[in-house]
Amino acid sequence: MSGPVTYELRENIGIITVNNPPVNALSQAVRAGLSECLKEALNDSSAEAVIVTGGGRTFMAGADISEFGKPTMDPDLNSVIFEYEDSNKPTIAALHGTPLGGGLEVSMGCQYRVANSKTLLGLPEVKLGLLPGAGGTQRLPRLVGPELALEMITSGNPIPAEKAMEEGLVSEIYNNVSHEELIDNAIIFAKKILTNNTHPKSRERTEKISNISPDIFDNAIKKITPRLRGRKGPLRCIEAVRGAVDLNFEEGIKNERDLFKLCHDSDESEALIHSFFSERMANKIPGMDKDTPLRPINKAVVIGCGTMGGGIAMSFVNSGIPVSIIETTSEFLDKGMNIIKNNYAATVSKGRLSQKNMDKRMSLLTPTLDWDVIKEADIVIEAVFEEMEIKKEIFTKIDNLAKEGAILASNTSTLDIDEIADATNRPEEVVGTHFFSPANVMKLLEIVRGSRTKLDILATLMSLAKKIKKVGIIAGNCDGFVGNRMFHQYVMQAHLLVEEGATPEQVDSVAENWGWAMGPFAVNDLAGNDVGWLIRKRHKAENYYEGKKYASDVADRLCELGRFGQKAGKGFYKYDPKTRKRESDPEVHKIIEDVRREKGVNPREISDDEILSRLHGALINEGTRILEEGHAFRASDIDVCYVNGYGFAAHRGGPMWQADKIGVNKVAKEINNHRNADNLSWPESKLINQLEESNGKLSEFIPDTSNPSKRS
Ligand code: 3H9
Repeated sequence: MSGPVTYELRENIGIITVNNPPVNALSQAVRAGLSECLKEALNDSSAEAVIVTGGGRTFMAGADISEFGKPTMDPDLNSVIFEYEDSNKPTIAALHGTPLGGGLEVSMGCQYRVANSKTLLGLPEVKLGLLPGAGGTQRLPRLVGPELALEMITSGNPIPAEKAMEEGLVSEIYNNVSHEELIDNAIIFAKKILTNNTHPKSRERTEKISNISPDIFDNAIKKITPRLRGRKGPLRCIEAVRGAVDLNFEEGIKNERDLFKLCHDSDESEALIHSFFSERMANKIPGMDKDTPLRPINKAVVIGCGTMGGGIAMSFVNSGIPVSIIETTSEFLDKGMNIIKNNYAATVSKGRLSQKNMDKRMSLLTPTLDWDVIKEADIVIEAVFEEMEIKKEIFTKIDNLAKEGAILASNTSTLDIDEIADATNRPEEVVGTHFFSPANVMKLLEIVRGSRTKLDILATLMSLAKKIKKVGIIAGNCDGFVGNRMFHQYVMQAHLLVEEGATPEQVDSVAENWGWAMGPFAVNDLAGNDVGWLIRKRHKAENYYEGKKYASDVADRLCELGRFGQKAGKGFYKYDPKTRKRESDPEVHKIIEDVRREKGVNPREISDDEILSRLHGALINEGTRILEEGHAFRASDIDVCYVNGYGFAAHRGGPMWQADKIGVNKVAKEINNHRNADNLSWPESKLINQLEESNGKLSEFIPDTSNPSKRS
């Protein structure tokens, strides 16, 4: 038959293959094809057993996420799975790649599972604000026991094939075989099990769900609660798995269905699905042909072995890319390499990395004083002080050494990429790679596009970001790029709110209760208040604040007292030296009162709603200015930036998503009201006013990025 699922007979075994690239998602056509092909196999008198497999890179990686939120189309996945489970010829799932979500659920409906040893098996629905809705919460506990099922379903993280075999989820694994060999082995397996008297249906298994202590569910809730930040999905996952133990299968499935519907209809799931597609959309570079070849990145050079350089180098070697690190003196090199070594050793001692892997990673790092290593590099990343003159000097030197086609990148967090590029004879090969500290941990990578940077470099770096386990976005070459430019406005509002009458505690708890990982003052204390202080002192000397709002008097006072934040044990809060827990500090409140008095501010009570409106309004206002200037390709890239780099709750989608959700009209009105009250701290966004008039959405706005303006 034609369509995405095909049937063939091999050695008296029916083989059903799904071909729905790229990941064999279970679209309506696939579900229908699975059902049709099973009928064909059952009607084929020569077929003694049925193998179901995925063509291409993976077994089915789940339901087709793009169908969520649309009217459901028959057949539904549950009924297809029952057909496989109730088949009177044995059904065997031959797994490779990533059998995830609905894909793993199909395989658990089969009576047996065999797998390539490299397979990763999981139920990641929780990451989309969902729970496994095609029997996964009922069959997985029956196959592996409720404890592991809870762990897999609430974390969404997959397990490797070897573990799956130990736990009874798969019967056989084949060492790193080709797909052809996987099917050959599955056929041998099928012939073997044909002699069995009965074939186990997952739903009839009870041995692993009997005599289960209810404590495991209470413990799972306890473990997950501190990480929820207002999410409901993970708790519903636990409730569904509890049903596998407390209810019979039919009731458990009904319970799962009801809970799935609650999840499916939630804002949480809508926002997380937005985040999933936004991260993938961020890879698409407007104006670039998708077949344009990417540049190979097999060797990297990092210049500078300080905190940033070391962290960047670690990110590369963690993904198997060898790195040479250049420093000016052997003392600096030794110091930097020791920090890296200690960092890895700490991970080994916590059991999160094997000594063998640590040794492998260290062996990929080459510390050197010799700049000639640049000649071999596919990418050179400069990570030295934020000093334009030093950077320019370094880029001229790199330009003289680097081979043709090498990418010349700067890790600047503030400086003008175009000016740095001017120091070379190949400005079109120069780009910013703004890693966040600590670079080996933080997920976000802002790829900063200079006015001449070639598009294939941007695409290569987006692909590299994925390889080194970062989430990349392309940002324009404006002051603060995307993330910090918006954050500056957000923090300014936080500080103004405190001057006007709020406390840091109130602002932080409002933000955190809403879902931020940390409130703005807690973030300031974590990052170090001295960082901003130094910049402000420089700005003051340059008369930067003339005609602008100055919101940092309290922060300045704190810094004058050495209250640099967590590292000093005190900042906007004081910190318990052992637990590092923050506590209110009357000294800070006194400083706030002094500043208010000196500035003639009569403090007023500030509502939580006003706090949220101003914090988020500041982000949205600046985000729309970035879009209208063409410094981001699309609103969703800004969301990706905020969710992955700034602790914006993923289940809230991102600031631009929130603006569309609340309604741009409403947000624009609030912003205009704030501007009327204080026009100095609310720069004008033409775009938001246009969208207010046209009743438009930020997600539908296509910025003009064809000709990126020079720095603005
Ligand atoms: C579920 O199963 C619910 C059931 O329990 C119950 C139902 C009743 N659907 O990530 P990549 C696209 S919920 C549609 O770059 P990789 C993706 O958008 C589902 N599209 O590849 C991208 O498109 P484009 C549970 C999907 O190799 C392209 O495929 N399953 C889906 O780095 C390549 O994606 C999951 O949550 C999908 N399910 O990683 C698994 N998956 O090229 C979600 C991918 O246009 N998927 N696409 O940008 C993943 O985790 C990764 O995609 C995977 C491959 C690991 C599979």
